[in-house]
Amino acid sequence: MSRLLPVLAMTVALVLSACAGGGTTGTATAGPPEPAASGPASAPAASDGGAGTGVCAPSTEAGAVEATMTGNAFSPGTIEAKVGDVITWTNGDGVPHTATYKDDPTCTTERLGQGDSGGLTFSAPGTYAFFCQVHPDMTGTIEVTS
Ligand SMILES: [Cu+2]
Repeated sequence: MSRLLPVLAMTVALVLSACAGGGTTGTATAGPPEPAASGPASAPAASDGGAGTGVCAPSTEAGAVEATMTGNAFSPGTIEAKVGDVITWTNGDGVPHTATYKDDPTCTTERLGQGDSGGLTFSAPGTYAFFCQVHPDMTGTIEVTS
């Protein structure tokens, strides 16, 4: 019987060391790196108080207000929004459309194909007429309040 004792002792020692070793391999995991916060796009300076230019900016951000272009018409034809809201139109037609600010046609969505979306945002309260550059009699109004 005495011949078994050294074997038993060795076995116990091996098991103990294996356990101890296993306990030290874990590493603390840090949280995922936070993406750098990107500031909002710089808003155009609200300008000279009335000319109608400078208050409108195109935007591709997800819209706070959603509208459509369907059957060669804007829907709704009169849109209510708040200052700074992005109004996003989605074209449901097979022909291209734009939403373009009447008093400053440089402020416009892209020419939107079917299923595409584009938006405008206004930095001052007011009533703004808009139209489609492809179909100039396709018109609508945006009522922006503060
Ligand atoms: Cu159109």
